[in-house]
Amino acid sequence: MSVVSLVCLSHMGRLLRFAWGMQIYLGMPRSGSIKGLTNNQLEEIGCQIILGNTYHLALHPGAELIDDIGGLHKFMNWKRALLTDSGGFQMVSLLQLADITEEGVTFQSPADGKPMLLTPEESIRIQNKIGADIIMALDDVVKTTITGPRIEEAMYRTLRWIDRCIAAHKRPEVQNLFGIVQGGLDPTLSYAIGGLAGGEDKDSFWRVVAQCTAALPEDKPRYVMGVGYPLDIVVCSALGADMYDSVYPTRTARFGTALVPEGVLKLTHMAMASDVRPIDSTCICMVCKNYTRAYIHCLVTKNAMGSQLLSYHNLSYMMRLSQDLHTSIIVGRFPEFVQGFLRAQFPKGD
Ligand code: PRF
Ligand code: ZN
Repeated sequence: MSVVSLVCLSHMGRLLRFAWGMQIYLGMPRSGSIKGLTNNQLEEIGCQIILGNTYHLALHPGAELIDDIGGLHKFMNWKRALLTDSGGFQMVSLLQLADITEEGVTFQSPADGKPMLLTPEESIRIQNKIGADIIMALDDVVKTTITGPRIEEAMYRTLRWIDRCIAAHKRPEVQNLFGIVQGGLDPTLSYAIGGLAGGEDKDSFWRVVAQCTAALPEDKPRYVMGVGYPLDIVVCSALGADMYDSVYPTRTARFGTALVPEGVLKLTHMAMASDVRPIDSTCICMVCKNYTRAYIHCLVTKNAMGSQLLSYHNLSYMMRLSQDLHTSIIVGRFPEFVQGFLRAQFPKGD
């Protein structure tokens, strides 16, 4: 099982409600590192918060060890904010063998195949030991594309589990616990900000985000989990969401794709072999300042440095997108920002 490198960004959505600024955060699920970037590089591109997974960190290096060393910030020497996801989603999405009951999520240990149970209480106990600034409630995750009573069950169970998480939380003064909304795409059931981005069509996805943001409190951050295409982030922000996470920028970098204002640039194409321009002439990142498309084409998919350079650029792109989005809200020019973004991505208006 490979490390899931999550790239996440968060910014303030429609209102200037929080003291936190625009942020990007990335995952270091297994061992405490982001694929391809050092902590210094993350700081350099303006990253303010990174995301880790309870499930991966509990398996390796283990919550007890992290706790003994003084918590994840100290362990990985990351001075800015951290968020941990609760673990259920990773088990359901990565392991076919996860089985969900009222007690919790049962899964086979990848180490020895023995059955293990992650309850809401255990997820919070582990997250309290890891010590991230934001921790997530354990949710009952179902695929958005399924229909029927299982979705209703997941929605009610997630609500019952949130109560168990709140009761188990030992460090509420230093760790913020986020509840997760499940409920699939059924508008009569709930608001599925947690359960989206699982292969549903864009119309359904955006409709449910709009429905959730209309119902969720104005003065709390609204986090659309697992969402990270630039277009989705801009649209969801217009619909009132504030935070996102996604593997997309680093995963797509490993396949040789760069994020640019016009959409994507495939560095693997033969046309790049002799192109001496930077990836994006409007980008001020270290990679665009120092390297040509031709050089990255030569490295990409063959050499780790190619993926690292592309990951650096893609994360810088996401940071700049969120910063520009954030600034446009502050100065009251968000509609112009959205228009400019869409015009660059869809020049023919289609
Ligand atoms: N629940 C949790 N983490 C998640 C998701 C979820 O539904 C998703 C789905 N969009 C991504 N990450 N706990
Ligand atoms: Zn760049």
